[in-house]
Amino acid sequence: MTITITAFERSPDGGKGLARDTRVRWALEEVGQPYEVRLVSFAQMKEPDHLAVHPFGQIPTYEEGSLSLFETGSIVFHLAEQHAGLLPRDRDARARAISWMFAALNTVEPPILELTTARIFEADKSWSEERLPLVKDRVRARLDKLSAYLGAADWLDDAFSAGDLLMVSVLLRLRMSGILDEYQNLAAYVARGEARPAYIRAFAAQFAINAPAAN
Ligand code: GTB
Repeated sequence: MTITITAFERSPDGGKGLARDTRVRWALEEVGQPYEVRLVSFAQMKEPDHLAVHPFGQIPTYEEGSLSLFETGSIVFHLAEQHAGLLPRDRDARARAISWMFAALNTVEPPILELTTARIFEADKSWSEERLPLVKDRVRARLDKLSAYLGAADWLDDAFSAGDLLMVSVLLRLRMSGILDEYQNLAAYVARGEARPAYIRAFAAQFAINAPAAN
């Protein structure tokens, strides 16, 4: 059955892989599923056809036959459940990997999103300079613990899993802030994720759509 995802017609990051379709593409590549992409403009995302698939009018979405999904966590989980490669078979290891998926999205991503908001959308506010260090420290509070947990390991729980895929995807967004480089093991962890052939294919596919055309 054909899998179709949605992505920005023109991503604001110009193809740096920061939009959330990249993590879905990565999961699809990890499990070896071919997919098609429907590109949508910001206006189209708010129209009834798209809202029928994504109630909040966002990307990415996932369609496969009669199934439509939104939210990257649920899409990655669906792929991991349906195909080998992203969740261990062992019951306990599988449950731990799922915990890490939730940890990435519920515990680590929120302060990182807050930092993006503070750096980009609140930069012109009179109180921005005073608030930014507080927001950065909330990110560091999470990274301190994550870094200590990961230690010298390659992945969060033995083999690479959907938990690592989401955690690396979330951490990637910190690179521009410089905070990731304060944690040598986390920077190396992210680099390990980005070096996976499946990530490289996913990044290249979204970059091909978004990169400025050469003159
Ligand atoms: N929780 C949802 C999920 O995980 O699927 C969040 C989905 C989401 O935020 N989608 C964003 C969107 O559709 C795109 S990824 N925004 C449009 C809207 O809400 O109207 C967020 C994003 C966008 C752009 C960049 N960038 O260019 O750097 C990075 C991240």
